[in-house]
Amino acid sequence: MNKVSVVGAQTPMRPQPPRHRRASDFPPARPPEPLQPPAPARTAPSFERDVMLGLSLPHKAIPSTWLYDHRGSELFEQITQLDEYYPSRNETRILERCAAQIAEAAGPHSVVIELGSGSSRKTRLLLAALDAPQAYLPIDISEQFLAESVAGLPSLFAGLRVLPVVADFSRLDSLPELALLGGDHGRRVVFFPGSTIGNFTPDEAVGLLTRIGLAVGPDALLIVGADTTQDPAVLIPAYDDRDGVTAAFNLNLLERINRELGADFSLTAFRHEARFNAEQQRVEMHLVSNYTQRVTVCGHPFQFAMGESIHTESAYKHSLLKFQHLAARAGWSHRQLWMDGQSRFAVHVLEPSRPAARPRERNVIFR
Ligand code: AVJ
Repeated sequence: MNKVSVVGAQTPMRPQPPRHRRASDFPPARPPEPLQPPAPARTAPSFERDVMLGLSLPHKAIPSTWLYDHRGSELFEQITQLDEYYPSRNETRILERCAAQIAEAAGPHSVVIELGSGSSRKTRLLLAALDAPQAYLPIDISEQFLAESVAGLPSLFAGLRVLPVVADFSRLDSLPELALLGGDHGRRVVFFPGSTIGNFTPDEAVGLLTRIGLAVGPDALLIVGADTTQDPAVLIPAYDDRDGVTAAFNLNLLERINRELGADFSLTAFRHEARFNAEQQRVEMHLVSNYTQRVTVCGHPFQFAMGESIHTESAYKHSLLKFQHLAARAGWSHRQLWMDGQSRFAVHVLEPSRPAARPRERNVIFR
């Protein structure tokens, strides 16, 4: 019996302003701590290996993490501002309205760990609502973007320890940085917004959420923002906008391969395409070859037929029930569930599942 609250247009919403605190509530500001070097437990991701392997597949595909170099992260930021790209807007609306209740579930002195932190904009909503958060550990693959994004936080949240971690969180097995915090803190709150979970296949997502649970321990809270939309008329424009920002974001991958791996992709020889795969319930981004051609990467030739594509990203759209099932397989169950008024986006607030013999109290609210 979960607390299911739907934030609807019909629901009279009291806006939840961020809790403003006086400077005297906090110890003096401190600058973000230096970026943490990769820990030995992490396997080094290799762009070259992923590209060479991916272009050798019968259905060419490159893991979507490689879209997010500095330029890619900037372009994705622009995507989040587009009219057509509803997920960011709808999720922000949910967080604005529900942050206070989420903060209540988190309790005081929490440690916030964010996976794929990007610009950290939504995190500010959460941090502002939390009761004296102790530390913020943003994890992102783009070192420069991460450094830029956290630079302003200490002046906004005095007393908050900011520990940026440069890593591909999808390959992160443990969080040695947590040991740096010492023992005196509240709940660990893993913040995983932006529907990034949708980039993983359902099985991968179960693996990831399971590993998160092992890394953060039994008393954690996990906040996942996930797009639930199934309507292609809404989805396709969101991934193929009229200004061509998403196209530039996708094609930037070829530019990156040219620059970093010495390849000769022609950026006009490929076009961006967004497809809805209804059977898999996912949006796919492809780079489609405009004609038959040969491209050289790291000295190796790769042949493209006309219309053949490189699959560059999948965005799974989990219905509420599917997500609940997936989370359960990974050992998490709902504490709260929030949706926007258009029923397009969900914010799942999860806790580690415990044996049925020790049920916890939950509010059951259907609105
Ligand atoms: C950041 C991965 C969640 O899948 O919606 C947006 C990426 N790609 N437009 C998404 C993206 C094209 C985005 N995620």
